[in-house]
Amino acid sequence: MSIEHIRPREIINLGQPDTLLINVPATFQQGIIPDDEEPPFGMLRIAVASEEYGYKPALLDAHRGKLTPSEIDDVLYGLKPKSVGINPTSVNVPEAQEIAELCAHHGIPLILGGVHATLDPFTALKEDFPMALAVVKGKGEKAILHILDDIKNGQRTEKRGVYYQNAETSRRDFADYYPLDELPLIDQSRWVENPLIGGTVGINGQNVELIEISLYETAGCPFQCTYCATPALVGRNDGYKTYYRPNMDRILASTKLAVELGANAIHFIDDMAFVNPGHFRKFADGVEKLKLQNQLYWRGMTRASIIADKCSDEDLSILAQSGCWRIAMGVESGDEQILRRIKKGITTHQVREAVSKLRAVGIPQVKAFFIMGFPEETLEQMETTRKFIMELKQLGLTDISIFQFKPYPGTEEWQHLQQTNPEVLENLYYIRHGGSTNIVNRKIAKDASLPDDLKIAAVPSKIVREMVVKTLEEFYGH
Ligand code: B12
Ligand code: SF4
Repeated sequence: MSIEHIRPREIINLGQPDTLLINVPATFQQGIIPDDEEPPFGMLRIAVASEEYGYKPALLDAHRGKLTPSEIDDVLYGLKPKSVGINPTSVNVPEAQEIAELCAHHGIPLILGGVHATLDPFTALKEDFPMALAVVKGKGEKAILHILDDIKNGQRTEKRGVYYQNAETSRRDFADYYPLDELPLIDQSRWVENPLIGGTVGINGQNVELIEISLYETAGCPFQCTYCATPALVGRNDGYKTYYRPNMDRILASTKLAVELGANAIHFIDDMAFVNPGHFRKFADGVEKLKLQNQLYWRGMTRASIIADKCSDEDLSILAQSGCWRIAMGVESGDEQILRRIKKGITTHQVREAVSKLRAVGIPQVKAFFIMGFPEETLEQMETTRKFIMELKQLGLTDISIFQFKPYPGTEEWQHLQQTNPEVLENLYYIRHGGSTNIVNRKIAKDASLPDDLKIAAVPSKIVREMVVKTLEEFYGH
C-alpha cells in the first residue's frame, strides 16, 4: 500500500495535510534505486519548519520508496493534500513532470523547490512546469511558510525567492535563510522510513557492526569547484553567504537523538563535515560529555588542505579518538594543472600529507573521490591521476571512488562547454527536458553513461571509461 510510505504516520488520521512534499524519484541514472539512499534533508527541513509554524506537512519519499506514478496517484487521491511540493534536480525533470500532471489532474496547487528550481526558476516555471503555482529559488523553509500563508489567504504576495507565474523575469533573488540553530530537530523516526542502515565494516582489523544514520547539519560549502553545482545553488556569484554551520549544541542534539533512535554510527553527509579542527574538537568534547566516547562511530567529508595545513598532530589524534572511522576527501585529480583548472584549491602535496597524517594518527579508513575526463583532459593527465592513486594507496589510502566527468547545469564546466563545445551538451541523455521523454522511455533507458564516441576530454568517452575501470581494478587488486 503506497499510503504506508507517508510520514509522519499520524498525518493519515489528522485529515488533509497543508502540503505533501514528494521526493521525486531519480530512476534514470541508475535504473535501480539502491536501498541505502540518503533521506531528502531539504524536504525534512521544510517539513519541520512548517510544522513549527502550525501547518500540517506530510512527506512522501517516492525515491527511497521506489514508487511508481500510479502509486503516487493513489496517495494524492487518498490524502487530498492542500498543496504538493516537489524537488527535481537536472536529472529527473520528466519524473517530476509526471507528478505535476497528476497534481494538475487532482487540482492540487504545486510548489517547486530544490536544484532545478534554484538554478533556472523561469525555465522551471514557464516551460517545464507551467501548471505550477510557484517555484522557490534557494532555501525553502521560510519561502514555503509564505506560500502556505498565501494559499490559506487566497492571495499571491511578493517575497524574496518566491516566484509565482507572473513574477518579473529579471528577478534573481534567493529566498531568505532560516537560522539552522532555530530549526526544530528532525526526528527521523517520525519522518523517514527505515532511517537506520545496518552493516559490518572492518575497523582496525575487526569487524564492527554499525547501525548508521545519516545527518546533514550544515548548509552549502565555502569552496568553488568548477564541476560542482553548489556554488550556483548557494548564490555565490550573486553575493550571498555560501556556507552556514549551526552551533555545536545543535549538532550534538541531533547526534543524541540519533543514538536514542538506536544508531551507534553517524554519517555526516554535509558537503563539508568540518572546515577547521575547532569543529571536530568541539564535537569530540560533546561526545565525551554525552558519555558516548568509545560507543559512537562517525564519518564525514572534508578537504585535504584542511587536514594537511590546519590540523596539528594533536588535533588529528582527537579526531581519531572522537570515533571517526572514515574521512573522505574530494581529490579529483593527481595532475596539478587539472587541480588548478577545476579550482580545487588543493595540491597533490597536501593530499599526500593528509592521507599519511590521517593514517598515522589511527583513522581506520581514508577514502578519496576522483574524476577522470574533465573537458580537454588528456590521457596523460588521467595516467598521472592513476599513478597518484597507487602512490596514495602506499601511503595508506583505503578506499576510492572514481567517476567519469559528466557536465551538470549550474556548474562552471557547463558554461565552459556551452561556449567551447556546445554540441556535446545535446548528447547528454541523463539531462532530459520537458516533454521529451515519458514513463516508457524512462523504464527502458537504464544506461545514462556518456556515448562511447562523445569527446569532452581530449580522448573519447570510451577511453576515459576504460581508464576509470583499469584504475579501480588496479587499486582493488582485481
Ligand atoms: C544527498 C545527495 C544525493 C543522494 C540523494 C538522496 C535523495 N534522493 O534524496 C544521492 C546519493 C542518491 C544522489 C545522487 C545523485 N546526485 Co546528488 N546530491 C546530494 C547532495 C550531496 C545533498 C542533498 C541534500 O540533502 N542537501 C541538503 C539540503 C538541506 O539542502 P537542499 O537539498 O538544497 O534543500 C534546500 C533547498 O534546495 C530547498 N528545497 C529542496 N527541496 C525543496 C522542495 C520544495 C518544495 C521547496 C519549496 C524547497 C526545496 O530548501 C531546502 C532547505 O533549505 C547534493 C548536494 C547538496 N549540497 O545539496 C547533491 C546533488 C543534488 N546531486 C547531484 C547529482 C549530479 C547527483 C547524481 C546525478 C550524481 C551521479 N552522477 O550519479 C545522482 C542522481 C541520482 C539518480 N538516481 O539519478 C547534483 C545536482 C546537480 C544538478 N544540476 O542537478 C548536486 C547538487 C551535487 C552538486 N553539488 O553538484 N545525490
Ligand atoms: S565539490 Fe565539494 S568542495 Fe567543491 S564546491 Fe562542491 S561541495 Fe564544495
